[in-house]
Amino acid sequence: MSASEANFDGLIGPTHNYGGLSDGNLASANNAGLTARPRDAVIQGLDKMLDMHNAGLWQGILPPHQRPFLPALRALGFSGTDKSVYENGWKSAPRLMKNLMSASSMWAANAATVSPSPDCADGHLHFTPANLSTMLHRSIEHEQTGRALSAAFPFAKVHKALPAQSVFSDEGAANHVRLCSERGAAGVELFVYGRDGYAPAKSGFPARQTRQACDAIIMRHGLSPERTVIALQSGAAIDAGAFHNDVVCVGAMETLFFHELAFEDPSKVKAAIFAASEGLFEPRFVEVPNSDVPIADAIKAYLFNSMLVRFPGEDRLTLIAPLETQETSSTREYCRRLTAGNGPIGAVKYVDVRQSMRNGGGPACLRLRVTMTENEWSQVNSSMTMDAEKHEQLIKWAKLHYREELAPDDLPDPSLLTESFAALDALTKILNLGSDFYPFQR
Ligand code: SUG
Repeated sequence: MSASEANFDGLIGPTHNYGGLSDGNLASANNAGLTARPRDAVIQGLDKMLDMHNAGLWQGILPPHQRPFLPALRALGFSGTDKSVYENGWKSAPRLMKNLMSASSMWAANAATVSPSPDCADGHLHFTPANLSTMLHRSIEHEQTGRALSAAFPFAKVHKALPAQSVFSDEGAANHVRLCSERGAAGVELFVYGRDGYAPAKSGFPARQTRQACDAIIMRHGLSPERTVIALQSGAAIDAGAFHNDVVCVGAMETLFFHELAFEDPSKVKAAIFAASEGLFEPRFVEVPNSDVPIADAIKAYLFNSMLVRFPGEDRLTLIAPLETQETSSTREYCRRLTAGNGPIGAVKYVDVRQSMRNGGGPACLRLRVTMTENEWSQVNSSMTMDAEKHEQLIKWAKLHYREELAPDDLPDPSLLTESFAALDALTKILNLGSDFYPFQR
């Protein structure tokens, strides 16, 4: 059956700021306290979505989450009006408040793990929203994510997140790659984990995905074990700042593009992919040596956190990379050679997502890939898809509601709460999400 891949991007929310919240994410740590530009950020994201739509790809939009997330404060004992809960939160628990302000749902690659219908035993499209339990500010996302996915994909099976417990730490599609020859046919799903959930914690940066989370998702999505590969991320990559595997690896169609140090045992991973794809397709590996692109450069420039897409009518793939990849000499030179050859990746296009990049989110972090048949795509909530008209409408909405600048000292201002909720309320109308989509509306 004819099928394509849609990109659903996380719309960047009005409280976008640099909170320094993610241990192990070097950009988040190094840019903590900078003044953010929420309006520029959301426009950068919207422009990327429109570019992909204009290039002929299916493009959707996932709404930002409610921030500040007052339900968490109320659950912890704060009470009173929204304004007093907010003000008291900042007075007595400023660190917690920073976590409840983050616009981190923009990084939709972490929203869920997605298995398209040809891979699943019951023939349905499956989503498992990620519990994101390693980071406090992200652990509050999964419920609203499930609601957004159910609104966008009413025909799909949207599971609950895995138990929010260290053994089942799950970061969604950031640690998952699907390879295939044709999108509508069965593919091979690669799951990458950083630690055994039962093993004692190691020193160094946290490994955010466990083996147990991968096993559970494979089982609940009804994936065939013969067509599934589970690989261990390398500790060296995590400690160099690859907090998610998609910082050092991306794949599309038959091609896996990855850094030499991405996996603990790359030969084993390649052999397992060969075995799993037998009879379906011949995998193609583009492995980037550390001598060409040192791991530190790969992480700084986010070469692998690019979208690897096949534009309609083209045989070869295009890498949609951040401007930072062009500005770093080793990655720029690597891309030049890559596209001059006759391998599977034929072009590189650079996009400006700098506001997100400063928090460690490149072009690939901002999107969730959902492979669908034409029939499934026709059932997607059309208010949540992108076209020129929707882009214009959302740019106007952003210009009306978003601040140009947001510094750390601006966060406790209660008018930010009012502005943010007004923006989200207006958005529910544009995306046709109903008047009870956000907790503050209920
Ligand atoms: O989870 N940054 C995100 C970046 C997520 C990138 N996603 C993928 N690689 N798929 C994270 O670390 C920083 C927020 C702050 O510090 O304000 C943050 O959450």
